[in-house]
Amino acid sequence: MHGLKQSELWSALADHYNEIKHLHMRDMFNQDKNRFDKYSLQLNDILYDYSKNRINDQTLKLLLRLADEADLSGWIEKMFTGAPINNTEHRAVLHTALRDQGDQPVMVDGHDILPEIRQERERVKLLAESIRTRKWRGATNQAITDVVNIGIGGSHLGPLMVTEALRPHALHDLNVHFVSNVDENHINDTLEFLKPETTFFIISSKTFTTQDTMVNAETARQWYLSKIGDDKSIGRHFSAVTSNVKLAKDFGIAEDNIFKMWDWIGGRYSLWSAIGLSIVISVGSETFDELLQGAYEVDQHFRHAPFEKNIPVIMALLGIWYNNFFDAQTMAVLPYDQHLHRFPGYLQQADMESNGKSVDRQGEVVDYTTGPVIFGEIGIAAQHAFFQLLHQGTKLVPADILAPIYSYHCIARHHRALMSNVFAQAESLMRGKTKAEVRAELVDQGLDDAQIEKLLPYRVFPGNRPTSTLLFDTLNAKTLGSIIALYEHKIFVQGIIWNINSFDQWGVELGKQLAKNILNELNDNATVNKHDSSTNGQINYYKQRRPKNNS
Ligand code: G6Q
Repeated sequence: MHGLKQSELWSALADHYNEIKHLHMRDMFNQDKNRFDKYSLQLNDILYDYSKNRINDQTLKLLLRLADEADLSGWIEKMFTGAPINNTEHRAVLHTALRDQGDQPVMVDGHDILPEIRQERERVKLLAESIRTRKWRGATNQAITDVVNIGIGGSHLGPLMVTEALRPHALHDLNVHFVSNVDENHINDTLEFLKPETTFFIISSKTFTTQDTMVNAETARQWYLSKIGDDKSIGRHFSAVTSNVKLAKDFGIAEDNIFKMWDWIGGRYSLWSAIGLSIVISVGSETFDELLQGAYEVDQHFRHAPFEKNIPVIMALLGIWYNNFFDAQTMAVLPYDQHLHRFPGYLQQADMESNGKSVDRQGEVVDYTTGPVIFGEIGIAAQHAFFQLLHQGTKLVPADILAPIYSYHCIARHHRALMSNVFAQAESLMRGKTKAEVRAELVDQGLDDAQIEKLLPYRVFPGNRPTSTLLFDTLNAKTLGSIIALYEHKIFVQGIIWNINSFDQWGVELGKQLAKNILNELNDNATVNKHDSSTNGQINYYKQRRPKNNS
């Protein structure tokens, strides 16, 4: 919707915000006993409870109109059918095709891409299964015990998050490691305890030019060659996932070990492609198929469910409600399942790289705020860290809570303790604690009036802090696939309503370009003076402290 802020609907939402902003959710729950039934949705084993949000029927009605006025249905069809909706790069956006289980063709540039996707997936599975079953032999005829994925950003965060989340499915005698940082500590710490004879590398890079990844890949190759000394055997120990087959071949990787990526998959949406090779090696191809199935079912839900029953649409609209009307600048993601400990980091990239944009699809600077700052942590850990600010700080931080009904081992004592926190935190963020409640508590504790008056202000909790909760049966691959896809589509919906392109990342490209230029300046001892005084100062200080010959 062009001129979003000037639209009648936007004014109606702003007026509605003024009417509702003083209402307390505690009162809303008291007045409407059906709030939970009304404002929760279920998809397979996932319950989405959004009743603890500062909304009523009118809010939803208006927000849903935002989706209609932005022609969300039209955009959804454009995405699923391969229209070039990534307008600044003239590309289709087809991560949904990677998990498509249907038989309808998905056309890009006049040809159906499903056969090549499926063919590439079979190749990935063949390699992964041969490593898992110890059929794949290294240069000295030993089986592989360690796999190292070298990649960064989208070629790292998704596979890392998923392999951690599906840890219980991993083989005990096959370790999968991830190296992303160009800081030598990362690769050195990883290789320190590995043997080249039993190590297999995956160089994951769509472009095969990303500095961090290529420097690490070169170090890995040198490490391998320094111990094995046989260039030809590299084919037994190195693979690549890339859309730049030529550069991967130039690096020395055998063509059979190169897996394709396509330009219609964005890095942060690529874990479903061959970029997921490390996942398949870790958890096996059947588990990977379940991950795809879970995502596919959400794709179907997103494409066909009416918006008022469409979980990603509701998630997105609530985000817009807080972001644009309550002026909330952040959003917290709080998984209570330990295996989701990399989920906040993953989501941070997925959301912030997609919707951290300030220019709309027509090239105009927007006059409204777009993507929020996403942050998060395992919920229990966060309770003992930053929940203080969520409960009593001056900022409104809407939060998503994710929790399993069953953990893998399901020791009831642990799990009930965990869930008591999930329910208690969401309840108290919503209800808060009034002066009267605090006073009664302190009277019970035997404090006198003077002591009570002194303590009272600090012990009051304003409440009215929104949370949405995703409860799922257990964190199996299918459910994980569904959860990831819910968030991917939520991000998409917000991008459409904000009229921005969620699928480019010029901000990331800038970093790649700048570092390349300065790298040249670090290659000698000459004084640098091309930059501002701070940048010159830092570079020259670095060069003095670490002259080139003193490597
Ligand atoms: C993701 C971004 C970015 C990218 C990395 C790695 O959507 O484009 O995070 O994934 O910069 O890029 P390569 O895979 O090309 O090395």
